[in-house]
Amino acid sequence: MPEFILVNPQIAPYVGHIQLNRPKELNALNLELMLEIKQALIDFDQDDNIRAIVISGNERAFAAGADIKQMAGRNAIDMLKIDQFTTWDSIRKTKKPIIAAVSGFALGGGCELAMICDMIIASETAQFGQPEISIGVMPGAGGTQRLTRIVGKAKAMEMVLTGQFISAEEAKAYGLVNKIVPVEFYLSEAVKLASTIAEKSPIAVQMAKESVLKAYEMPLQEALFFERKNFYMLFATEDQKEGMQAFIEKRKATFKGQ
Ligand code: DAK
Repeated sequence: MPEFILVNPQIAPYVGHIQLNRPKELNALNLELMLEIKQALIDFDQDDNIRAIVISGNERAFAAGADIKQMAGRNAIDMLKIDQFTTWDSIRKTKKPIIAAVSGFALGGGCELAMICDMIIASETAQFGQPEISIGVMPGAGGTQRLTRIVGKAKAMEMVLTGQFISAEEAKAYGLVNKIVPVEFYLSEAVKLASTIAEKSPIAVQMAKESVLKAYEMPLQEALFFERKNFYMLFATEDQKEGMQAFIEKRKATFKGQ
């Protein structure tokens, strides 16, 4: 049983939910919690009854960053040996789409975790930031890279070099957040979005997620080639036959993930 997260494999049909659960520490991401997220996502990826995933914290905090108290005494060799990147890389490689439901603080590693997710639903109270500079370090899990690709150099520099937080509204204006909702709806709205995705062909969804992510990782020509291969591959699925036949017969498609 995980200690620092709550796992619900069926918060809605075909939607799994992971809730960060260290409320007193504002969901600070200790190593154990990250390992639990990693394992839950591996389990969700292998579960045919899950087609989309929601990760949330609570109203006050999505996550206020890596656990500073756990990190404070470490030296460079400790950090190297602990090799948190294996855990973070595994989370990043989750095949199914992940929606971050963010309320309150999403700071440092918390902001980075939200950015690893595929979309972000934010409550009006959400605040995003990379405040590592204020504790003598810098972002270490993609904060200088993913944030810059999303919000652009000027805003990323401002956030990373000043450590100042931005509001949900500003995050939305910069394309970091998909939608802002009143605080009482941030989780339900994320589940709704996940449910909409969960109605589609899960294989097509996974191929599409993988292809969109390549836009960040590959030159355009190679990424277009990658997209094409995935596109062709979907014509090998029963879901493609079902989806197109359902359109022709003017009925709703039922996708089996085959
Ligand atoms: N770590 C540990 N404890 C934390 C914490 C954190 N990041 N954030 C908050 N807490 C704890 C506080 O210590 C306090 O505990 P007690 O004193 O009650 O025992 C409790 O949560 C409530 O916090 P506050 O009393 O401070 O609450 P306030 O409302 O006054 O302030 C705040 C909220 C979020 C503005 C403030 O707590 C704050 O500034 N927190 C730190 C934010 C921060 O600097 N975050 C970045 C951490 S560095 C990597 C992967 C990831 C990372 C690095 C490497 N690799 C893969 C290698 C990530 C690094 C980071 O995130």
